[in-house]
Amino acid sequence: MRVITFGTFDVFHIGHVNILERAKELGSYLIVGVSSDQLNIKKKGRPPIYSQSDRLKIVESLHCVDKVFLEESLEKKAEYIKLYKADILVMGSDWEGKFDQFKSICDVQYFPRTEGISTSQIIDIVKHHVEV
Ligand code: C2G
Repeated sequence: MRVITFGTFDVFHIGHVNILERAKELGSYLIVGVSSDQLNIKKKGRPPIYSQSDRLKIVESLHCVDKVFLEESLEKKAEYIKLYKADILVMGSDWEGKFDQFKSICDVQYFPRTEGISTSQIIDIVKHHVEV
């Protein structure tokens, strides 16, 4: 089974590792779409802290990940699922229900998020707690 998932994976943390490891357990080949810097600027109004080339390299270095590619547009999910011949789409529960339209081309599963950690929380802590 081929599994696909998507994310920014900025300021890489344990929540990211957990979802990627769980996704891999569903199959034998894990494909990860890493959102581009441009897509993030569009989505969140700011560029990620880590560049897309660094984020691609970090995600690719994980032993549970078999293939990475750049996710250029949120509207291209069906295209990516077909291109990479994915059988299962995995996303975290913050996306619950948002990708149900792809159930006609693959299985769609949502996993609970790892509690107590997020990229924005880390950025916030660093911003407010670093003394210079
Ligand atoms: N995640 C998680 N637990 C956390 C934080 C994140 O399980 N504590 C999961 C998210 O639910 C997501 C994945 O890790 O499935 C990547 O999270 P983000 O980098 O925040 O990705 P996001 O910006 O939501 O981009 O096309 C979809 C987007 O590219 C997803």
